[in-house]
Amino acid sequence: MKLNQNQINAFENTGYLTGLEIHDHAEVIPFRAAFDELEAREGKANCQIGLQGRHLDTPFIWQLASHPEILDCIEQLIGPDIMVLSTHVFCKYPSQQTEFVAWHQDVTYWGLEPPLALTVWYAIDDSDRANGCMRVIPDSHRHGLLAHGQSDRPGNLLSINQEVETIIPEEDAVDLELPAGQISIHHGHLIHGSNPNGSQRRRCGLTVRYCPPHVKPMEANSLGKPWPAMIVRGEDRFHHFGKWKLEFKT
Ligand SMILES: O=C(O)CCC(=O)C(=O)O
Repeated sequence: MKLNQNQINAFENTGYLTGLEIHDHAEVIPFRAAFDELEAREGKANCQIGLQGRHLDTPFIWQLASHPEILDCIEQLIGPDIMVLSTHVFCKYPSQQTEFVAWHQDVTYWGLEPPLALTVWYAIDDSDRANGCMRVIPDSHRHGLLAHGQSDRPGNLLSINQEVETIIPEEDAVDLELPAGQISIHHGHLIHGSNPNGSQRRRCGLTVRYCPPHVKPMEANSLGKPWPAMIVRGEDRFHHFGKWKLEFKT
């Protein structure tokens, strides 16, 4: 899938793109079934935010992280050499009244130099306002890295309870409603979050973080481990992630 110039301009101007179809209603079914199987094995508690870096051992996550049509879009935004930095499932279950994702920027705590990365959010389930779809603040990527503190609202799913300190006018937020099989892409500086799932439906999304290989990891990831980074297109001439190079194991 190629982005057109209007889409590339929109990404640069607003910090996100949404509604890009990777799989249609029928094509997404095996991916959802694969997640259902993983969920049955891992348990729902772990699937909420516990599945990180599983492109290394889970075929359907690897297939999505290295999907040629997704990489075509990423190539147009960051260039021909592309690393998958990590993958992370965000799953909110029905009737969870408190679990939400506080407003934050992705790269603030990632210890990358330069702090440059993009996130693809792939909808495994239909994701809409009722089940707590992702929400973004358009243009907020233009302000660089912002100060984050701790959220004082219980239920923040983020690993260290972070929340941007800037006051966010809710009326500025845009809901990224996506049918299953579609993606949104957001800039690593874009402020985003999501509300609780007030519906009777699961809301599962797979995030895939991408960066160009000149980006250097200065710290371990949020689990205190090396980034499970892999080159997925083009060439890694820098080998900044080299000592941690890992291969997908079938
Ligand atoms: O899935 C969500 O609700 C939030 C995802 C998110 O915060 C992220 O991609 O960093």
